Amino acid sequence: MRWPNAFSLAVVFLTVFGVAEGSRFHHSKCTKPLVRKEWRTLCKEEQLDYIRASLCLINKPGRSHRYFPGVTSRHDDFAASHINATGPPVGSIDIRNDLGLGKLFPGIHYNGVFLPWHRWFIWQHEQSLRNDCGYKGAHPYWDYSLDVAEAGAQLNKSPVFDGTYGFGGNGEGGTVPLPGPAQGGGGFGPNLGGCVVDGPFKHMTVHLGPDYEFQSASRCLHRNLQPELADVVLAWKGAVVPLLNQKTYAKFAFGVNVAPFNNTLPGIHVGGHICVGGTESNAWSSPEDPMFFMQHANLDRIWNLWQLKDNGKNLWDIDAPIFPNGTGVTKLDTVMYMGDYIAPPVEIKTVMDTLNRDGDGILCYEYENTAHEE
Ligand SMILES: *[C@@H]1O[C@H](CO)[C@@H](O)[C@H](O)[C@H]1NC(C)=O
Ligand SMILES: *[C@@H]1O[C@H](CO)[C@@H](O)[C@H](O)[C@H]1NC(C)=O
Ligand SMILES: *[C@@H]1O[C@H](CO)[C@@H](O)[C@H](O)[C@H]1NC(C)=O
Ligand SMILES: [Cu+2]
Repeated sequence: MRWPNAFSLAVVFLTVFGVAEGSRFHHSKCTKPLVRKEWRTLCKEEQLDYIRASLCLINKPGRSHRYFPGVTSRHDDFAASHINATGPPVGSIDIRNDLGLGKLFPGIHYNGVFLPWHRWFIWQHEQSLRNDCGYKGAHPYWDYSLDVAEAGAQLNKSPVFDGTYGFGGNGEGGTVPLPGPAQGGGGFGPNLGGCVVDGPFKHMTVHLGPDYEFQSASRCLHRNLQPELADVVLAWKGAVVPLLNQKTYAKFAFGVNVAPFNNTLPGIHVGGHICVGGTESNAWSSPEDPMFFMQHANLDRIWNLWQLKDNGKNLWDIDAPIFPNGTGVTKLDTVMYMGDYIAPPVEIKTVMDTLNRDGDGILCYEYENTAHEE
């Protein structure tokens, strides 16, 4: 397993952005936040415990079979919830033409609800790992910008793809070239690539999807790593910093899907899906790859970094379209749904502050951030 040098991974806490002020809100019910860390800063025992708990969710019976016939496991419950909340497709998706806010599909993507819904989703996954499978830690995240050329690294050599202390590697046959740099296809990208043949998930059966599909279509876990695209769309200075510089939530939420520096390229969210590829490249059923939760935790961290900028001035900013066609307004009291087999509905305002400093929220975690030069 490869370790980054101390320089690239000197760890800084969110306190530099003013999070420690939480103590002045006496309503706070979040006294011991879970501290989410980058995968390679976990010790081996912690990595193995996360993998054990992920496999436990894959082997544990699901609770939503009565709604979705293809569901067999607790892991599938999450994929089913994501597929259902994404909703049926409306027209075709090609981010080069639609710029992420066109005639895509309703629900939880390409709109203002996207970031809070996925934050809540990762939180519920963290709760499930802990409560259903005895996981002791906080949800880890994958800072993919540590694994690109700008950081002197290469995507396929990332420790997250390690066969023992990671999620296994590329699909069999290696990287299959994409038709274009930002090709949409049916979802985040074409479902190319082969079966994952090493690591803890090599024997995993994917049941749900592809697309808006709830019957069981048993198949292997696919990946199709795209290191060259990752060098451009997942780099810190190249891609994340321009995103963090967006002035409004609407621009930030748009920029996670369409690169703020080049509107023919995917932003870090779509880019993260395409660069792992295979199962991950399907906009509906991507949570079937356990890597989904690692990269969405990182996206959540980057949203949180943006929220906490300049003494937290963006913390409550949610003003963005509610429909993917650019109409409607996402509000703090917009209600989000996940399905009763995961969690009861909540208003967006309950997930805006990961530290629940006004006492009306449901979350209690923070990120230990990887350090990058700006
Ligand atoms: C944007 O990205 C495309 C695809 O990689 C590239 O051909 C084009 O030159 C880029 N445009 C700019 C302005 O960098
Ligand atoms: C946008 O989408 C919403 C929800 O599907 C729909 O009600 C509305 O009519 C659409 N507006 C336009 C201008 O397409
Ligand atoms: C699936 O999504 C629809 C539309 O949001 C919702 O009405 C329905 O309750 C969801 N089904 C389940 C089982 O969660
Ligand atoms: Cu999603």
